Amino acid sequence: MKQRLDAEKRMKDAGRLPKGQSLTLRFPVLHYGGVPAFDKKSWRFRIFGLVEEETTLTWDEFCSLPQTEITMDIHCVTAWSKADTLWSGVSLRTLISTGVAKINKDATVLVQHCEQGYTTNMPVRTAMGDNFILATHYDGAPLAPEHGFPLRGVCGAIPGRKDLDDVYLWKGGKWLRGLEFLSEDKPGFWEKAGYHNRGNVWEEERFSDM
Ligand SMILES: Nc1nc2c(c(=O)[nH]1)N[C@H]1C(S)=C(S)[C@@H](COP(=O)(O)O)O[C@H]1N2
Ligand SMILES: [Mo]
Repeated sequence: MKQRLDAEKRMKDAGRLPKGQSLTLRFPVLHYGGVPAFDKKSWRFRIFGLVEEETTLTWDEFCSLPQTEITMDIHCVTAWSKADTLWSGVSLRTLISTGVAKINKDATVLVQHCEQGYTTNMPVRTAMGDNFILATHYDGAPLAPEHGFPLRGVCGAIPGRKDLDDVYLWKGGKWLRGLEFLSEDKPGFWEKAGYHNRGNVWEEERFSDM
């Protein structure tokens, strides 16, 4: 308890704890529905929408892409935050620079498509930041099933990087199966259920006004 409070105070003093959040030393699990199974043989990752060419990757193809590692603070809209979480996987920037995703100039919106129909939207600009990753690993080990194995989006805050868009963790889709690029916005699962469309953690954009 004391350890948590001390760590929370350090985060607050460092300006790393957004308003209304408290620090957890655990790793809560939060999602709607069940934990889907992974079948390596039939698993496909689809990149579609406003792209020059639709792409479908197998699990092995996805794993052969250049890897990126990031450490960031993650913030859930239900008010827990977790500091210094380490993720590795593939960045959207890598998907684009390697030519795996050839997105059209007018693609401004990214929609993550997950198992069981979960979706979430964000600006392509936000997803191109260093604080967004398609993660296969957490803390050096493959994701746990309940945290999104084998692949999930993760969005967080990198201390000191005020140039990035920091959004709540619901905008990282667990059990990710595809990326759709659009020129018009398309609110996802929680966004349609009343969560804020943008979800900036520093502006405390938790719920929409509707
Ligand atoms: N597929 C899917 N992804 C999801 C969700 C969900 O319901 N389904 N919930 C989101 C929410 S609200 C949060 S806070 C994070 C939680 O991630 P965690 O369970 O790894 O902590 O997953 C996000 N991704
Ligand atoms: Mo959340």
